[in-house]
Amino acid sequence: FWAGVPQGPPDPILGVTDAFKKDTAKNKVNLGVGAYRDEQGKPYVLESVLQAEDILHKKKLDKEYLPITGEIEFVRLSAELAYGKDSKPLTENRIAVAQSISGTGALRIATEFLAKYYPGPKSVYLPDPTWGNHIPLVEGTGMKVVRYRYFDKKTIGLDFAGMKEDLEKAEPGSIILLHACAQNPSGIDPTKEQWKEINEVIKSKKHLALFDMAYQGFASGDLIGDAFAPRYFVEQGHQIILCQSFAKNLGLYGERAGTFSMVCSSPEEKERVLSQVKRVIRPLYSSPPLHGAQLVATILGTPELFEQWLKEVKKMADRIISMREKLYNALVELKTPGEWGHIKSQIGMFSFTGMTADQVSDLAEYAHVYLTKDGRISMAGLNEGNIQYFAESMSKAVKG
Ligand code: PLP
Ligand code: TYF
Repeated sequence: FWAGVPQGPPDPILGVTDAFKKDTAKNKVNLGVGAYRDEQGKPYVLESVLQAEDILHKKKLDKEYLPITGEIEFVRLSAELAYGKDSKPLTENRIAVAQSISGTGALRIATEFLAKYYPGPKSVYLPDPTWGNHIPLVEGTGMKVVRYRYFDKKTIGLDFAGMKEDLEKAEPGSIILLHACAQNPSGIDPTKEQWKEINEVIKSKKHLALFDMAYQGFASGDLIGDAFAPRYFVEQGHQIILCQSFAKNLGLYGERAGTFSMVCSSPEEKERVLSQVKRVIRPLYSSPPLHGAQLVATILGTPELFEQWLKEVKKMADRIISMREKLYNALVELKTPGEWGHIKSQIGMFSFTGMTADQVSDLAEYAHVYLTKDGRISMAGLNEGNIQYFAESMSKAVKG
């Protein structure tokens, strides 16, 4: 049957982990996949999550199916967290929300729904660069991927003029995907003032804003600050779509907890939209997973656990920020040719170092340090134990 099936390429990010696992060197370092690691380089389960696990365990809940659109408290509290309790469309009961299989699942619902029902041009504008999975997520539904300029190689910063020009030139009513914060892979976000200008362009061209929010709280430790862009767009009257993930900010990677949501113009419209969202979900996976949603609902709905979580998300964000500082200092101290200020100014899990593909492969070959070909490093993979080694190896690779 399957003689004609060709070998597929590995995922450019998860493939890095495979190469890392095969390396037998003791001092190897994995800075590929974006998953938080503690000071010892170990996966980190949040204390708030452990406490929620205890609470759930004691309740001896059943394992019945969830409704198609998910756990009701989870969905309600997640929307409040993303949009803010006082958000107008939320208080007016006109946001359609469904639990999703984490952020990827939310994007999948979004693209399926848009491909079926969006009345405008079926072109989705993605930043260049973007998270690799965005491309098959869009193309898989038959919609067209178009890129807008985002990263400026020369300044290792935002190409704001290029971005605005591309959004201006896009056919009116196009779908524009925006990273809400901590842009992956560049680590570069627009400033608040720039977001306001982006909002103006999107509004004047009647584009649809599709926000991917995988890092709320994780970027800066501030849940409200990190949600500035989507909340501002909503205040300005945009009917945004939002894909929310709890993988990073609650460390729930494998639990697959997230939401898809869509601001509608009325409660009645919301009901119609939800009825079709259910029809998207049904043949995909019928109903979402239970446990992660119960954990999130317990944490968001229990004030002490919520407070605990805030501290922990800040701790993760701060540790990453301190690694940025240390890496920058070490590179300067090692007289590494180039300007490295971007390592400190970039935001979130990743730093786009500016290293070339050759330098990246040298790092793997000679130093057992693994990162994605585009020169992105997951800052969370660095710690007191490996940062000096990494800085020295990186410095050597850059010097050539
Ligand atoms: N979107 C972006 C920009 C990401 O970086 C990620 C990965 O963490 C996701 C979406 C989706 O991740 P998950 O499906 O694990 O929530
Ligand atoms: O960019 C990253 O590293 C994270 C994790 O197929 C990830 O977003 C990477 C690849 C993938 C799923 C998640």
